[in-house]
Amino acid sequence: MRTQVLIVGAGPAGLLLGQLLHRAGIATLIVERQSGDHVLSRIRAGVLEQGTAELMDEAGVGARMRAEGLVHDGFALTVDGQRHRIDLQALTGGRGVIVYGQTEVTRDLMTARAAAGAPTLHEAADVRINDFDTERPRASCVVGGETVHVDADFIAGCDGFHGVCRASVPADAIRLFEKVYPFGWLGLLSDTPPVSDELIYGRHERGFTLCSMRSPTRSRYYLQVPLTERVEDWSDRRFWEELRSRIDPQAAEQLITGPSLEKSIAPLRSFVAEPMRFGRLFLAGDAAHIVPPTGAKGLNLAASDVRYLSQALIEHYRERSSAGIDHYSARCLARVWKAERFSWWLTSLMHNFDAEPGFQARLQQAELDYVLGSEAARRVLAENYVGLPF
Ligand code: RFL
Ligand code: PHB
Repeated sequence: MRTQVLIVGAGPAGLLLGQLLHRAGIATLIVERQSGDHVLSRIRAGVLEQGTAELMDEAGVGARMRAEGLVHDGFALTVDGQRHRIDLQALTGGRGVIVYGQTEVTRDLMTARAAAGAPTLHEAADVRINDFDTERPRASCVVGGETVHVDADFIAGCDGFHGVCRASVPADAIRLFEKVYPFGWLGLLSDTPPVSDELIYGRHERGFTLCSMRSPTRSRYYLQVPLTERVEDWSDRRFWEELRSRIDPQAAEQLITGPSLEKSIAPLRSFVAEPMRFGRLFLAGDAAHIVPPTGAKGLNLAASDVRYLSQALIEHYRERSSAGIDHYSARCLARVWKAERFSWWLTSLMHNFDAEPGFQARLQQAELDYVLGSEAARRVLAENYVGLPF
C-alpha cells in the first residue's frame, strides 16, 4: 500500500492528526494495534483546554462537544477540609475549560474518519517502521494473518508511551528524561451525579483525591494510592469509604455513591523524549511525553503537538516548504516542558509524599498557604490550568 502520511496509533493524537490532514486533502493510513472498541473502553482524560476545543472545531468534529461538553469557569482546591475556589474566568480574563471525556473525543473522531472513508487498519500486529531517515520511509504490519507493506512520505508516531515508534529510534539519537512518583491514582467511574458542579482537587493526610465528572449524571473520582495497591483489593464499598474520609465535610455529606462502571490504577510519571523528529518520523502525544494527570495536560499536549504537526505537513504539501517540519520538535518541546513543569508542580503541591511529615511537607504547606493567599499565585495556577498560548 502507499499513502502520504502513515499514522501509527488511533488514540486521540493519531485520529485528530488524520482528520486535520484529511480536511487538507492529504492521504493518511492509520495502523492501530487494538480494536476500535478496545480503544473506546479506556477511561482517561476529562478536561479540554479551549485551544484543544478549538482544534476539534477546526477538524470539523466539535459539534457534539459544544452541545454536550460542560463549560467550567473554575475548580476547587480542598486543603485541611476547607474548600477554596479557583476562579479561572476572573483570573485569566474570561478563559475556562470544557469537561468532555477522551472517550467521546475519540468516538467523534472515529465517526468522522469512517464517514470520510479514510482507512484504518485495526488489530494490526507487529508494526515495524523502517528507513525513516531516508526520503522513502516504509512500514509493515500483520493484519488477519497477512503481512501488509506500506510506503509513505512521512510517519507520525502517535502510538502512546508503550508504542513502537520511539523504540525504533537508535539509542544514540534520542535523549530521555524521566521522573517516576512513588504513588498512583485509583480511578472509579459511576453513573451517579457529581458531588459538586466543579472539579475538586483535594489534599489530605491520607492522600490526594480528585472529584471529577463526565456529565451531570456520571462521576469520575480518583484516590492517591501506594504503587503496591492492587485494584482487586478495592471493593466499591472500600473506595467510597476512603473517598468520603478524605473529602471536605460538605462534600462527604452530598456524596452519592453507586456501583462502579470501571476501576483502574494508573502510575504517575513525568517523561520527555528529545527530539520529537527523526528525519521523516515525528513523535506526537504520549509517544513523546507523559505528565502526571494532576494538571489535566496529557490529552491537551497531544492536541497541541498535532496542531503543530498538521500545520507543518500541510505547509510541506501546499508550499513545498520544510520550515514547519524543521521547527516541529523545538516548537513542541517549548510547550511540552512548560506543561511538564506545571503538572509536576501541582502534583508536588497536592499529594502526600512522606508518612512522617518533614521539611518537604512544611514547604508544601507554606506553598499552599501562599497559593491560596496570593492572587498573583492563583493567577499563575489558573493561567497554566486553562492552557498556555500556542
Ligand atoms: P494513546 O491514547 O495512548 O493512544 C496511542 C494508541 O496507539 C496504539 N498503539 C499501537 N498501535 C500500533 N502499533 C503499536 N505497536 C502500538 N502501540 C500502541 C494504542 O493502542 C493506542 O490506541 O496516546 P495519545 O493519542 O498520544 O493520547 C494521549 C492521551 O491518551 C493521554 O495523554 C491522556 O489520557 C492523559 N490524561 C489526561 N489528559 C488530559 O489532557 N486531561 C485529563 O484530564 C487527563 N486525565 C489522563 C487522565 C491519563 C490517565 N491515565 C490512565 C494515564 C487521567 C488518567 C487516569
Ligand atoms: C478526569 O476527569 O479524568 C480528570 C480530570 C482532571 C484531571 C485528571 C483527570 O486533572
